[in-house]
Amino acid sequence: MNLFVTGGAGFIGSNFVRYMVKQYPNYKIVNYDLLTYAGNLENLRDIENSPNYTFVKGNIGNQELVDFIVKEHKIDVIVNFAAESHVDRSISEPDVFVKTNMLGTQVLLDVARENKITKYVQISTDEVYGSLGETGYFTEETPISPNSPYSASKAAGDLMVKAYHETYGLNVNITRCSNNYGPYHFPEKLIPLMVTNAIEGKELPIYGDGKNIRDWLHVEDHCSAIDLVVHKGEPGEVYNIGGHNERTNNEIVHLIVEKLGVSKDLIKYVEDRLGHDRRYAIDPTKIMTQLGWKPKYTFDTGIVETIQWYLDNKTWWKNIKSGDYKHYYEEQYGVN
Ligand code: NAD
Ligand code: TDX
Repeated sequence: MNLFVTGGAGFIGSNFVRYMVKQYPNYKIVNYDLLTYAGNLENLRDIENSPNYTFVKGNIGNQELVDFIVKEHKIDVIVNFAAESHVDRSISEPDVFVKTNMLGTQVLLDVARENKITKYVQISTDEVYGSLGETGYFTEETPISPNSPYSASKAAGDLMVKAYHETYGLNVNITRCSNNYGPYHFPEKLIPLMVTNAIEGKELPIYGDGKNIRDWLHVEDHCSAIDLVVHKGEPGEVYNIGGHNERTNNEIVHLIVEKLGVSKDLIKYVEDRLGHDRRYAIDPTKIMTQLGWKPKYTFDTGIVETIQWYLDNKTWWKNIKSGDYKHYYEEQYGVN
């Protein structure tokens, strides 16, 4: 199989590229990524010389280049991770989210259609379903009801994927996963931000009352689920992915404080995120029963390993925090 992975230099994409390069030595894996602030080839240093791996720098919105690469490498399957992924950035700068997450998806779909790609997999998110009350779960039948510019742009991409299936008969799947955590997670997101700030003795900013709930899944379990969808997903189907690990943000931050043995006084309650979704929780019954997926990690083991990874890989995140990201961080929270 010749696989075109877009956004493979980001957090989940790089974990997926590594997983596939190791799992399928006979496949050809082409990683196509624009290397925005979130894309980092350091994430793939250990596998960059593998014979079954190639990197190409490019924008998913560049139809000519995408088409050229897809033809050159005789691509069979496209897996699209490329996206603007941070909700806070989508609130201050929505336009690039529409360009990449919606229009970029449409460009990939067009190239897939014109080149008679055998399968197109869209990596989406549980956030397209909106926010839950205190009970209940998102199933694949839950209506799409996004609340942030980020989730609206992801939902728009998903609807375009569905349209290309219905209209042109393109073989597609959409996966909707809950919040991921694990190695190479960019330190603007809750868990890596709190872990790295705690290690550095910096403030730990919790939005609002900290009682918002997210459903956490280790990134490797997300990768194994996508592997199953690539190989066994039924045409046109949506698969929700999650491991029933609901935690409030307060619980997450207190756990990190406790595991790292730092002072609780670092915790600071700050202004809430605009339109902050209260609760996400995934019902993963479909992928578990129909494709036989099972997560390997419990949250308790996964989070301890992940904290250790950040302790062992300080150079990786310190390089990021000292660059462009630092300016964004200073604008968000003031200098500290
Ligand atoms: P990320 O921000 O870490 O990585 C995104 C990658 O896409 C980066 O390497 C970036 O350079 C690349 N990219 C951005 N714009 C591009 C463009 N125009 N052309 C080519 N490449 C471009 O994001 P992530 O957390 O790894 O998320 C990957 C995907 O998974 C996204 O589609 C996101 O919506 C989805 N998702 C993320 C989570 C999560 O918890 N992080 C959960 C569910 C779904
Ligand atoms: O400093 C912070 N303080 C805080 O309280 C940050 C960065 C976040 N939070 C809260 C907001 C959320 O309730 O923590 C929760 C998690 O926030 P993020 O890490 O920004 O993730 P979230 O908004 O839930 O979105 C993530 O999961 C779904 C990814 O970024 C998306 O790409 C994915 O689709």
